[in-house]
Amino acid sequence: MTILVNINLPDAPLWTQLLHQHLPDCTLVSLDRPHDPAAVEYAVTWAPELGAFLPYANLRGILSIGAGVDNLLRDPDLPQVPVVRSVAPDLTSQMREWVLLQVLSHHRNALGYSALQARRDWAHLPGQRPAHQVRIGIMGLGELGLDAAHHLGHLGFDIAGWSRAPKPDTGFPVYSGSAGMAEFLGRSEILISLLPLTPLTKGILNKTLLAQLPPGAVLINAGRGGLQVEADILAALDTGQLRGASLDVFEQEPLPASSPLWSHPAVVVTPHVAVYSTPATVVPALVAQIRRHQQGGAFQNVVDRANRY
Ligand code: NDP
Ligand code: OXD
Repeated sequence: MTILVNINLPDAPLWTQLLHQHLPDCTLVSLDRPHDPAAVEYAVTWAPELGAFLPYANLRGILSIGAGVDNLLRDPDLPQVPVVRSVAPDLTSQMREWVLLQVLSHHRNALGYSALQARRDWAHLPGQRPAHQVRIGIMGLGELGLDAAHHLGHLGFDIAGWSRAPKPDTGFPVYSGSAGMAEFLGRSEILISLLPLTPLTKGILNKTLLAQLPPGAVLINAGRGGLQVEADILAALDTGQLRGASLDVFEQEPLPASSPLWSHPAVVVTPHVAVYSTPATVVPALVAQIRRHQQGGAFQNVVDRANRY
């Protein structure tokens, strides 16, 4: 079996090395070495060039090392074979940690107390409420959103969610589609976005949406930078419509040094590390997918090409 490794990341050699250890019976090929495209059955990839898979007529599956596949689906020449996204317990738990960290940090005013500490000021900031009085809205109730909802619920927060299709059995209110949006936003004092980037979600975190949140809300986005309009977020912070934001993803990555988000006192910036995908975390799941498919089983976590996630 021959597998193409096309990973546009500085640590690509580490991915190839670990894949090789797990799949010693397979031939791993890459774009920088001559190889026979007709022999390639699977591709393991991140952010490939447009048209990267055109030469591979016998591909049977394209496996993304990431959970988000917007960087793959932007390719109009992506072959009509299953596209598989990464889902792994360690990825989900990392996102859970990041989301909980940001929620608790805004809920307990960590930025405010850091500023006081810097001034050696022993003061109490007003407005601390118990978690059960704080209403959190989670946009995107997939692998990551549902897990975050579950754990925030355990901390006592008042949770609701928003997804494309209704979800009856979550144990908390779920709103769906554009019909449910206004009511969902109106109750979301802390809004968490764990949406994929698709034509329907591009730019969704904009001034129209932010204006529907309760005044003084908090925005937390770890979905994709393309979901957010950064100028609108900054404007909402200026007026107080937002009292804080935590952003892991940006319209342009790396976030340009000139962005006012870097130094905004109410904004937490992290450099797309909510989930820190490493070969050790992801490769075992990829290998299991390839082995299962080779033996006639179906891929899991196949992307719905029509809905684009
Ligand atoms: P899933 O595909 O499991 O879940 C996506 C969720 O978004 C689903 O609940 C889906 O609704 C909902 N959704 C999609 N489109 C719409 C829409 N138009 N309107 C309303 N809801 C919509 O994805 P994951 O939870 O695994 O991951 C989510 C995203 O997180 C990834 O696509 C990626 O961009 C991002 N990510 C970021 C990382 C980081 O380090 N910052 C790391 C990993 C992922 P429904 O349930 O009805 O289908
Ligand atoms: C992913 C990511 O999609 O790291 O997995 O953003």
